Amino acid sequence: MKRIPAALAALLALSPALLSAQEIAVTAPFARATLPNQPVAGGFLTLQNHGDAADTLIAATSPAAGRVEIHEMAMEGDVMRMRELPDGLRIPAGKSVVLEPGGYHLMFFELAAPFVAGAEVEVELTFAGGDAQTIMLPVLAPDAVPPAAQEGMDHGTMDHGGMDHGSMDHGASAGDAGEDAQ
Ligand SMILES: [Cu+2]
Repeated sequence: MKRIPAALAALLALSPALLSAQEIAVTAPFARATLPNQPVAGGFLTLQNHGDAADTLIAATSPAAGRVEIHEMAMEGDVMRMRELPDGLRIPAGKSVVLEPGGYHLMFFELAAPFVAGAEVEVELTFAGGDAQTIMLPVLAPDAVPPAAQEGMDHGTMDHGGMDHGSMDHGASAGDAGEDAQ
């Protein structure tokens, strides 16, 4: 058989080495397409730690953005805000950590170009344990949710609709949110 495309053949050849070297598995990666004039974008994925020790996602970089930060959503008073995790995102041994809309996420700043549905965004993840992985995030719709969420996994009373990056002003914030501009 000579029909295996070169790229696939290369991937197959690499896979055993990658699997043995990396204890953090990345699944379900995606990014959300940006809306017009949206200066930032969100990236999401699941990190599974198959190792015997905790590891920490400490950095992310991408050729598609000048800067990538690791963020979480958190309540400040009664306002949902996002903030950078200064020490990275810890993944306990044997556990999974989900980055998803309304929770942990990768935040892309200084976009080289808008994120367009159907495209892919390359991201390199660096872990405290020394792992580095380059992954591709397929760009989905601006309101895309992870596959698990589509299947009805509910986060109880959390209102995902209100926490979109699209509707959330990253820089300016709660201060003027209380005043009705109309
Ligand atoms: Cu963010």
